[in-house]
Amino acid sequence: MTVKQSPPGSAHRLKSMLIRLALDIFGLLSWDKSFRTNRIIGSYLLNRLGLHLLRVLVSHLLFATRSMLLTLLLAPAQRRFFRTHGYLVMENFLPASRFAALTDEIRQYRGEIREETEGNTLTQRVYLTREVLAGLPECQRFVRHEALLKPLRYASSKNRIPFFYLENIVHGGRPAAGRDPQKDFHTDTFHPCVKAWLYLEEVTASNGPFTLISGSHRLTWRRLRWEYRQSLLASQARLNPPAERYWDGSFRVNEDDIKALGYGLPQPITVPPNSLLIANVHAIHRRGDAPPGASRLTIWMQSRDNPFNPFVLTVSHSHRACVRVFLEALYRATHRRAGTTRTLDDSSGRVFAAAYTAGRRPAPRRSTTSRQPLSHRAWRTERRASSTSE
Ligand SMILES: O=C(O)CCC(=O)C(=O)O
Ligand SMILES: [Fe+2]
Repeated sequence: MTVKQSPPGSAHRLKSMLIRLALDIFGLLSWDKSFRTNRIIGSYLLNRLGLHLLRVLVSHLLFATRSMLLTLLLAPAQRRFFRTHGYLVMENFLPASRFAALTDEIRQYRGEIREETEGNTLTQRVYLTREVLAGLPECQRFVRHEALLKPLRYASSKNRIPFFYLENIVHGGRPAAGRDPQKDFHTDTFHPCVKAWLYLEEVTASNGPFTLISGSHRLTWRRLRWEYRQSLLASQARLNPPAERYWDGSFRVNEDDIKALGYGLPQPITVPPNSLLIANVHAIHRRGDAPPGASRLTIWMQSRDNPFNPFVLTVSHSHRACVRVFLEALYRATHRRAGTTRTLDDSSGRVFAAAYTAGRRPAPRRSTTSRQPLSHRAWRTERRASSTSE
């Protein structure tokens, strides 16, 4: 009889330590921001020596350099506004007839919608994959619209195409849950990066406008000192994580911080329908408050790349396709299927929320490593305190 030998304990440990170290180094040189999972990023000693600050400074420097190379993509006045304030609004973004057709198409969309809850907010999303776009000609035109892609390329400092989603935010869509952590002032990550929204309906003080502190994306001496202090707090918190989420790389900012940093008043960005908002989410921002049931329907775009990659050029199409496949799988795994025949408009947003709160009990939370076929999955993802997302 042969006895299967397991690898000697120390060799096995060494191997996993080396793999972990390689992953941590890769994370360090990329967009990883987790003080919790990455032991280099989260090292108190290294942060005391200025590791986080160095990452902040180098990523900002590279961002500024890449942006300079893409200067011609945006008109000078808009460029100056974006650089000064950290956001840009373009009202009447699409010709009226195209906007009407796009909105109609989206309101009539029937297909898979994924849901995610953050505190008591319900987010419904449809990732615009090539398959989904095949049935949505107006959305297809939109994602190829040069007047959209040029400013986004400039703002993200990368010649790349963002990821597009239909997004419906339903405030108070989950009444029993706690506060939505997106409603606390925060910075998404340590480096400049871009999110954008085409608002399909009016945004007023009553449906939770995106709220940003103008100019807070820029590095000042006070901001650098604050980043340094936050990095020390975050690396200390590794061993004893607080219950809230943002300590883990998306730093929270309280009112005292805002005053001490010398910033002005936060600005809710209220806009008419058909407005495009492009925001640098390194700036301090939050989702505005709104009464339960209020909702906001948008096309949401996100462009994020390795902040330490100095090149503005995109990688190959096949690489981009791989990233898309990966993100699509991640999106499917982390958003609950809300049903396949719903519509995404304002009132159906409330219907979803009502269906949820009326006791359609979600299946127990599942691990994303489950082998069950996707089509059988229907579960809710509640972001956990330890989540590293913003
Ligand atoms: O929904 C919003 O207005 C902003 C949420 C947020 O903080 C983000 O997307 O980074
Ligand atoms: Fe954010």
